[in-house]
Formats: sequence, structure tokens, C-alpha cells
Amino acid sequence: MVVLLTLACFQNIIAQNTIPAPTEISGSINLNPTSLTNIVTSSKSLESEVKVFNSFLKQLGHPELIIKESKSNFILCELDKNVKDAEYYIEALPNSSIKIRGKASGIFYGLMTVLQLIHASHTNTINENISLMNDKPAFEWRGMHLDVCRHFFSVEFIKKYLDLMAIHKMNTFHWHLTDDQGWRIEIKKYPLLTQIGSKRKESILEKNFDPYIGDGKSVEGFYTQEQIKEIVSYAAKRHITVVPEIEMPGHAQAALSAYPQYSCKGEPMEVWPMWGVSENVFCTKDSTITFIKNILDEVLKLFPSKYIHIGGDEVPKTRWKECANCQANKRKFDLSNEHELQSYFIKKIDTYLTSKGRNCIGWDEILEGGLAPNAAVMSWRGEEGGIEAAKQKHHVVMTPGTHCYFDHYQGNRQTEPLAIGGYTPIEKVYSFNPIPEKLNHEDGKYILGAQANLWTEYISTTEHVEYMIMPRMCALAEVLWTGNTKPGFDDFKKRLKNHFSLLDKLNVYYARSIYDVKPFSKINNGTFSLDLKSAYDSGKIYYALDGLQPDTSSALYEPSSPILIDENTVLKAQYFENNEPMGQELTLDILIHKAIGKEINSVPSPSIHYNQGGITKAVDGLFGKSPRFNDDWLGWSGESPSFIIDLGSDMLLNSVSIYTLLEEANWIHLPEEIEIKVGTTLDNFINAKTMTRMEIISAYKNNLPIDFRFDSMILGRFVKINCKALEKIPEGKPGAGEKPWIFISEIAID
Ligand code: TNX
Repeated sequence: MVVLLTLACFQNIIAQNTIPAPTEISGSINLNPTSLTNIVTSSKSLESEVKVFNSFLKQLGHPELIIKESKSNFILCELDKNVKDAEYYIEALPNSSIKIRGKASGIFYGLMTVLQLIHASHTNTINENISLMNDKPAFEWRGMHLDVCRHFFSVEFIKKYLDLMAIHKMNTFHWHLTDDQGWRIEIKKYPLLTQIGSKRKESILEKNFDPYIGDGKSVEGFYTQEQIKEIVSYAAKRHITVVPEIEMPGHAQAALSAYPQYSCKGEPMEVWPMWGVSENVFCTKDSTITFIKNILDEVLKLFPSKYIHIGGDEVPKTRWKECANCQANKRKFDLSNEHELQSYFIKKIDTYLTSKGRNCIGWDEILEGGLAPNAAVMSWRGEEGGIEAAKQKHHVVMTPGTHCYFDHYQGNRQTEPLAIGGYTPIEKVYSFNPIPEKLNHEDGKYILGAQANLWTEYISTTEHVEYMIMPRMCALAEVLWTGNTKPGFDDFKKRLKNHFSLLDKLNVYYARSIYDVKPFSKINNGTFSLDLKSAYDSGKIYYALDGLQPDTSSALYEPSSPILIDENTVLKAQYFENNEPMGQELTLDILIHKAIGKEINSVPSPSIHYNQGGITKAVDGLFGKSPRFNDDWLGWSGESPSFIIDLGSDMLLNSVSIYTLLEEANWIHLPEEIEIKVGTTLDNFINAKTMTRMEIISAYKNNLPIDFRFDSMILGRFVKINCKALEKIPEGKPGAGEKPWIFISEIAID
């Protein structure tokens, strides 16, 4: 019993100070980490690990350890070839000293743990002990991706990115170097790739796709081969492998702006200023394949990684369908469609990389038309691609949009910087399990790990990059390092709060969205009430219902008494600690109407991807906003939803207001037609109002509902709403020809 208690106590101490949490702690050494003065190694080959460790100590503003023998207060780094890669042991030595034992990678990670403990002891009042531990990663691929094509980031910043990864024991940097909007790697054989392909005249301004509005600001930059070598070696010293991505056959417009002869049409084109998916892809003809192989030859010399990422995602087949060379390939190789042509292309590259002793990895679209024999798959459109590939005994890295897209929003709607969409708060990242439940134990072994992706369409500054990855990367690091033994979000969030001081010292511009107040509505017998929560409960939440900014003199939210609301209200709330506002203010528009909390059904149900909280969300008094990034929205893909709301008794009705959404870039369109009917019973509906597509388009305004005001009041208990979806996304729009989405967040009845 006593032993158990002590153990729990050690875990607690550690739990306050390291991210990711170690996998196994067996006891503690009575030694305050700040008392360490010296560091020695059992082998000269460990000098680089020690140097990096000292450079981090310096960045954190702590004294570096003296690299010299001493009688006491030292760290001994002892190479032990019998310990597995990345694993390490921390053990006690006499005279207030410790030993870190493992291979070079393990020793490096042990040092990163000690680094965090030293920092914590310097900054926290708690007197830390060093723990005895045997720590090892749950997954071998602990990745961070960075898109440097949509926006360019300097060598200096890439180094900072790598430092942040290393301190959190992340070990794979996926460097997205080529895309439609920019080619960023010097290739000596093809100088135009950077002379032309690395310069974009401008970018689309925010989300002005149609009509297109440009921002007039040029974006340019590339890495010379010398700089790339420097980065690769800098990363290696931090036990990080750099995996380059050279996109093919799609996302190739920047390359084709320099060498249009490798496209299907051969016509000139510009480096693409738009976001989305360009139709200008590499042609499948032999000369293009040779061009790509020549590029890869130079890439392989620069990057020693086992895996080379060849993209493979989002390849429109439009050009191939009209191209004599591609059609000839289809006939020659007996391919039945363009998916097989894509597979033909990837297989050629796969064979080439295999012949050079490397493996190709690609986005999950490379499964379409048949997976190349040695290819690994990065599953981004959910888990399905990863599951499929693992069942086919191919290696997989999980990066599903739901948990791993750090270009998504992470906090309250109005206060986050413009993002691509989605909603991936830190809790969600923390809850991620890289091994899908659907995989059996054997197939689960093909999951190498996971990775967060940072696409930078809407991210042009280094501060913004830091904001998007931090602190979400801390959560992912724990998912990937600590794995199943991770102590849980409540424990993590406590450590994170201390960890913020480390990020402060490193001048990281991290997001504080974790403090943001989140609303939870409840409806009981038609009465609307609201609970407010922050991830932390050590502080206080103040709120105001008069539209003013809340401060510590505003109403104090008491968790035991939810706020009752009986009329349309704008609520503002803010979390405070020690009278200081933490995180951003929440602003919530609450709509009180006749359908609140009433019975509603929808045929068909919303898509599983956009059905958080279920269909009752459509009558919960909270409506979604544009840009969309939280759970307020329900979505239907290619289907025409029809709703019936039961108000419980006959009432005189004036109007129905529907909060719907137009977000063409994300394939979300307004309905073709909306029809409202009212009935006193379920079999005598009368038409109340109908709007055609043209009327809907002209009535639609961002963040406002489409109002269906009846010509005169109608008596009824049941309201039926039929939304007819467009058959296909219209030509000229992103996703043309595909199934459109319909999004609805609230149906208000008055
Ligand atoms: C899809 S993820 C893409 C990227 C975009 C990203 C935006 C993937 C393989 N392709 O080209 O930047 O969405 O979230």
C-alpha cells in the first residue's frame, strides 16, 4: 500500500512536467535537476547529442552543463547497444548524479526529458526530483508536416520547427516541397523549376474564389541544395528524419509553368495563385516520367530517408481524358480507366525508387486503381485508406483530417484567425488513436504511426505556423510517444499549463484557445439554459448578456446553476485566472423560437461526418457561422434532406428561418429549391412558401438565415421542410460534377 502511494506520487511529479509523458516510471532519485552541473559521455560519438541538449538549455535561459568529468552532480550518457532504438533508461548514480542509458537516439530522448525537468525546476516552485524511468515510444513515425509551397518559410524558421519537434520527441519531418502554387527545391538539371516555378505573382484573397480576387502580393522562395543539406543534417542531429515530398502526377502546376512540355497540352501556364486542385497535372507520357526520374535522382542524393513522398493526391483526370499520349498509354497497357492510369504512373515511380533502395509513400488516393507493390500510404481522407492499405499488408501513416489537420480551427468561432475550415481542438488531437479499431492485431502492426499536417494556404507568417501547431503538437506527441499508457487529457492539460512557460522561453507564439469558454446548451420543457466550461476549472468564468465585454465585475458563472435564457440574446463570456483574461472571449448568439427543443426528424439523417449532436442541433437555439468550423453544422452529401418538426400543439405561425451555408471551396452549396409546408396533422399539409434557386441565392447572406415569411399566419402543429439538393456541383466551381453538400445549422420557427 505504501509503495503504491509513493509510486502514484512520483507519477504526479513527472506528470506535471514532461510532455510527452514517459511510458514507465519506477521510482525517483532525490535530486533536484537544477543541481546538475556536468555532463559526460561513454563515447565520443555522443558529443552531438550533448551539444544539442546544451543549445536547448541556453535557449531556455538556463546554464549549460559543463562537458567534463566531475565527482558529483553529473549526467553520464552511456551508450548501450542492447537497448532498442529510441528507448532509454534513467538510473541513479552516487553523488547526486544520474545515468542515461541507451543508443544515441535513446540518449537524446532521455536528455530531452531531463531538459524539460530542469526547466520545470527552474520555473516552478515545486522542488522536482528526477525520476527513474524506462521510456520508449509507442510509434516509430511521429511526424510533423509543413507545406512550404502555399507560403514559403526560411531556413532559420525550419530549424525552429525542428527544434520544437525534437524537444517533444517527434522524429519525422515531412517537408512538402512542391505544389501547384510553388516549387521550392533547387534541381540543378532543371533550373527553371525554381527560376520560374518558385515565384507566384499573388494569392487568392481570403476565400474569394468566385469571382476570384487576388491579394496582389507576390510569394517566392526556394531552398538551394546547400541549404537542404544543412537542414537535413540539422534534423539528423536532433534524431529527425526529413521526408521530402515531390508531388505527382497532380499538384504540379508550378513545375509545369517552368516546363509545360511535360503537361498534356504543352501550353504555357502560370504558377497557380488559387487554392484548391488544379487540372493541370503531369502527362503520363514517357518523357515526363524521365523528367521526374531525373528530379528524383537529385532528391535522393539530398535526402537519405527510407521513404520518399510522391504525393499522389487529388489528381483530376480531365487533361488525361483529352490527351492522345495518355489515351495511347491506356490502350497500350490495357488500362480500363484513368484511375488505372494514375496507378500505372505511380507504379513506374515506385519501381524506380525501389531500384534505388528506397520506398515510396503517397496520399491515400494511390490506392485507387491498385496500390504499387512497395508503396506505403498516408491516410488523410479519414481512416479508410489506412485500413485498406494495412489489410493489403502495406505500411501506413495515419493523418486523418478529423484529428491531424492542424490547418483546422482550434477554438471559438469569431476569435481564431481565418483557417481552411474544420474544427480540431486539442482535446480531439489528444483523443486520437492511430490504430483504427477495425484493424485486427496483425494488420494493426502496419500502422507506423501518425502525423499532423500543416497546409499553409491561409498561413503566411511564422507566428501563425507556431500558433497552429502549438500546443496541438504537444498532444500529438503524447499520442505517439506515450501511446496507450497516456495518462489522459485531464492530466495532460495540467502539465500543458506548466509547459507554456517553456514555450514562452522559446519565443513560440502558441495558441491559448484551450482556455476559451465553450457553451453547452440544454433544453428542458422548452426552456433554454446554458452551461459554460473552460478546459481549466481553477479560474472563473464571467459573462454578460447585454452585449458588453465581460470583466471580473460581470456576472460570475456558477457551474451549479446554468444560465436561463428566454429571449434572443447575445452572450459574451470569458475565462479569468487571477483576474487576468485567459484565452479569447466567447460571443454566442442565442435564438429563442417556437421550435426550440421540439421533436424533429430528418430523412435522410445527416452524413456521419457532420452529425455531431444529432439532428436536434437544428432546433437548439444556436446557429452556425461562416466560416464554418464547429459542431453547429449538420451536413448532407448529394442528398435532399426533408424535415418534420412537431411543435406539440397547434400554433399560429408567421415564418420559418433556415440557417444554411454557401462555401463553394468546400463543395457546400445552397439548395436548388426549398419548400415549406404546415399541417395540423401529419396528413393534411398545406404549402406555406417555396423558394427557387434564384430566390435562395438572392436571399442568402453570410451568417443570416433565409427567411420564409408566410403571406398570412397559418395554424399548424407540424412543419415540413423539403430541401432539394443540386444534382451536381456546377461547372467552373471547385469539385465541378461531384455531389454537393447541403449544410444546415438551425431551423427557427416563429
Ligand atoms: C487537401 S491533404 C490537400 C492539400 C490541401 C489541404 C487543405 C492532401 C493530400 N491534399 O493540398 O492543402 O487539403 O487542408
